[in-house]
Amino acid sequence: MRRVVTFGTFDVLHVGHVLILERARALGDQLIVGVSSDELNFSKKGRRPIYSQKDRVHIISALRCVDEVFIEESLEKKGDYLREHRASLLVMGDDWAGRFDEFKSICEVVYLPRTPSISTTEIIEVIRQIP
Ligand code: C2G
Repeated sequence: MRRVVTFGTFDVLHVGHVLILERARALGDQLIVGVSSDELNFSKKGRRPIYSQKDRVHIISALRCVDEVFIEESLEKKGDYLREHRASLLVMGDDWAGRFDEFKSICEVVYLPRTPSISTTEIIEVIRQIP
């Protein structure tokens, strides 16, 4: 049983998020997703997500390609999360390329290309500009 783990905020869910989750799931038998907590997001990006942690977990859990969801409370706990969830493989978008290589002692680490031309930040900007 190959267990694939990935992490993300998944705020204002868009097709780039769904595509990376589907591609991650296709690399194994089960997909486990660590969704960043509201606190973690605030410390990382300096703003609270548009969708609450509860709603982001609800949305990600509802996707067909996702088997399990947990809350990522701290960036420093990645190794613990990978061990706890018995990860065979860690998948991240290539905006994180090289940043998680230290976990190669725990599981395989793969960076997948991001979907071009779409991001939560851009969606927020577009909505802001609507008169
Ligand atoms: N993503 C993608 N294509 C996009 C946008 C995002 O493939 N156009 C991927 C990112 O590379 C990431 C995942 O979707 O792997 C989730 O993206 P974010 O919600 O932006 O995640 P982030 O805030 O980078 O959180 O500890 C790591 C963090 O929790 C990752």
